[in-house]
Amino acid sequence: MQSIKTLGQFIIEKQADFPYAKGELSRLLRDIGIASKIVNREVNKAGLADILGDAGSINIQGEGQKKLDVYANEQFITALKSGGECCVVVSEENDEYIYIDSEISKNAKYVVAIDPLDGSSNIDVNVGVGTVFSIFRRKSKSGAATMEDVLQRGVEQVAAGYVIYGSSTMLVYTTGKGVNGFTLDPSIGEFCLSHPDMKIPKDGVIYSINEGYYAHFPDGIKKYIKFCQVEDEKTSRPYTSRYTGSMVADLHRNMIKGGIFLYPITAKSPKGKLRLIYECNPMAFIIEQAGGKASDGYNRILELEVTELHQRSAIIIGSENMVLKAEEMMACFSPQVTKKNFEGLVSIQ
Ligand code: AHM
Ligand code: MG
Repeated sequence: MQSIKTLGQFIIEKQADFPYAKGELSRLLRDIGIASKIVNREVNKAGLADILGDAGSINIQGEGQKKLDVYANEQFITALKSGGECCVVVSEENDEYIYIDSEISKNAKYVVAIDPLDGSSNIDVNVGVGTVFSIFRRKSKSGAATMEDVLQRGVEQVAAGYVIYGSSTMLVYTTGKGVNGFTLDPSIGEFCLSHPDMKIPKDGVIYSINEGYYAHFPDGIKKYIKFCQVEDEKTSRPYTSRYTGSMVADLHRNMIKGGIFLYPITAKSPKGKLRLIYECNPMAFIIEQAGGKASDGYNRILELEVTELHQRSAIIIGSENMVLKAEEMMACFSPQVTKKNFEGLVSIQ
């Protein structure tokens, strides 16, 4: 009989990598795993129950919330509150951070940032969606958590992961010692280790970007797209274009097959669309741990200063050599763009 290793077993085994740890991080990861199984159950039967469609509310970013966005948010926050290992949650769906003021949590060590259901506009049409999470140690020692606990740079993450609710459901995470992927076996209700020590190929042939915004991209991005499309046998170009509109699905595919995902600044989103704390940073941590690279076009994502809860960033992420090439194009054709004058560069041609 083939032996299986569940997420729970794996987390306990890996605790030995952190000799001074008392098991809080392991319990936190386990809680996130349990909440994601509950969300998976609802996502799977979304067409049957009355949970498709809009919730009728709008989040801080002016985006309409889906019923499942709201449901997933509640599930993760409830799990984190009752687990007692996390004192603050930052969520895409909540304007302010949520300080967990209970006896068991108020002095807890960890901060969690989460996008409970990323790509949720895809739910109604049965395309894969995801959850993205990031874990930090709090800076303050005890009592009510502060903004300083929440606004930490990506390099300070102690763990990050994503769950992809796709043709099968997978949880992929890192604690800074490589990346491991677990597939949910619905017959036993457990995530089982299926992709140990995941590595992203250094080169790839897939590029993922919303080309509908082409006219609104910086010149460096336009040149990179053209580079991807030009015939060149030696480098297997033209590359293949794949973009689902769910970052988790697009990045997961590119991590396994090799590829690049780009969401640059555009005229509509002059600072980029994706959020730094709970989308870009966790994905950057995972991809770097798998041997890839993540940049805003000029700077390493993980080193960007974080000044706002729902701060946005441009992102170019994936196979190392592909990201290096895109950065080269940005340096060459959009050199004038710095973080300060991002908004000045968008030229429509
Ligand atoms: P969301 O958090 O509101 O779901 O938005 C994030 C999603 C990403 O998953 C995806 O890559 C991107 O938005 C798609 O945006 P666009 O439709 O502009 O290409
Ligand atoms: Mg999102």
